[in-house]
Amino acid sequence: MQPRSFSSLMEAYERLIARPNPVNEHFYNGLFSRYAYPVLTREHVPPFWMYDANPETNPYMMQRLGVNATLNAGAIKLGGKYCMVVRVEGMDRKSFFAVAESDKPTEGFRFRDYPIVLPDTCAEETNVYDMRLTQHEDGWIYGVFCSESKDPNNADLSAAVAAAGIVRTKDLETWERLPNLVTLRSPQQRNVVLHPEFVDGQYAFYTRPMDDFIETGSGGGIGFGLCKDIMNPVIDEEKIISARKYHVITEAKNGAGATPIKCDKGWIHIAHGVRNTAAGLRYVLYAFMTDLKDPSKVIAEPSGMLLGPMGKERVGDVSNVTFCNGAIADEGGRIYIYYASSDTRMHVAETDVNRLCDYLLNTPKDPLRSPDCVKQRCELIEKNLKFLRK
Ligand code: M1P
Repeated sequence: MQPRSFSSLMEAYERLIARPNPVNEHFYNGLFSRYAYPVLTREHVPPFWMYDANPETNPYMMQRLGVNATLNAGAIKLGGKYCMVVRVEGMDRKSFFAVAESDKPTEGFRFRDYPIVLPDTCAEETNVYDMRLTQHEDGWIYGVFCSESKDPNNADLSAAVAAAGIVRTKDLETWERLPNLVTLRSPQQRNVVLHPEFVDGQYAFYTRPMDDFIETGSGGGIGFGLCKDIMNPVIDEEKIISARKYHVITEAKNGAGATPIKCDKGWIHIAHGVRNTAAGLRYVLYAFMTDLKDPSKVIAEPSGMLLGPMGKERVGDVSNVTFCNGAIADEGGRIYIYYASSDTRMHVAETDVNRLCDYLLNTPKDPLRSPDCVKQRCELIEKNLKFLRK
């Protein structure tokens, strides 16, 4: 194998970033558009993050610090740019965060020169991932992420503890670390999201109570809790607002995803639901709406999934997974849902607030049993046939 020059690697990287990303015309559901290519893959990582560029010290021009995946990104529009705080996973399995930004919402994402260097305040923390970004009405941009440590009370080498880490920034460049969230009634937390507004004068969090690192156990679904002081973040009571149920897409577990989007009809939530199959866990996105004044009160809960892995999205490091922890509500009501497929790369789906509200408010609820599902479908068919034969 002929060693490539570093400049040829840079040229290939620049070509990839400049590649246009057209809408995938083969896909249609009336609700959102998919795009032809992922918006971020490990090939979008700058070569100078991975190679030693000096041929004298790297005669084979090989990667010294490779990157395995770019996934589960929080998203925000800041200073006119579409920004993702991406989970970048090295070949060593450790994840870290990095900002990738573009002038356009669906293509052209480029990583800043350096990844985010978070204050290292938590000695036992081994891994960090899946940051949700919240532009809070208190003036800060908060990042809430999973802070993972080895379980000190369990000899099993894979036993871990998940907690919600909190950082804040004004520019995605300089970050202040706050204490981890404490939930008095739940031993572990993942998929925690900060609500953008105060509720009853307090910070409001969507939580995901868990008994264990993988299994949620008695954790009944997506929770909601209030905390008085963000500098000493403690939640006493968590109320379950989106419950797991038998034989629905959230049967095994679920979790809050993108920071809720406010519209005149309510708060739009994009979350993930997990069920078990013979091929392992299957993760899909779903949506629900909560009350504008009381964001813990669900007012619309359409049946089934919003978006699931399709085509090449179905295969990756952890196959059969779609996962969203960031969406951007843009001018003109446009909404960009950034989602990862199979824990490997990032995609975008585009919709708008009117379509999403129509979906949320006019899609029937899950009737929970096949006979009722077929009844629901027959009603639609009957209505259509009458309409079409008129
Ligand atoms: O591998 C799929 C996802 O698994 C976890 O999500 P959850 O806590 O809901 O099971 C997370 O580790 C997430 O990063 C990952 O994408």
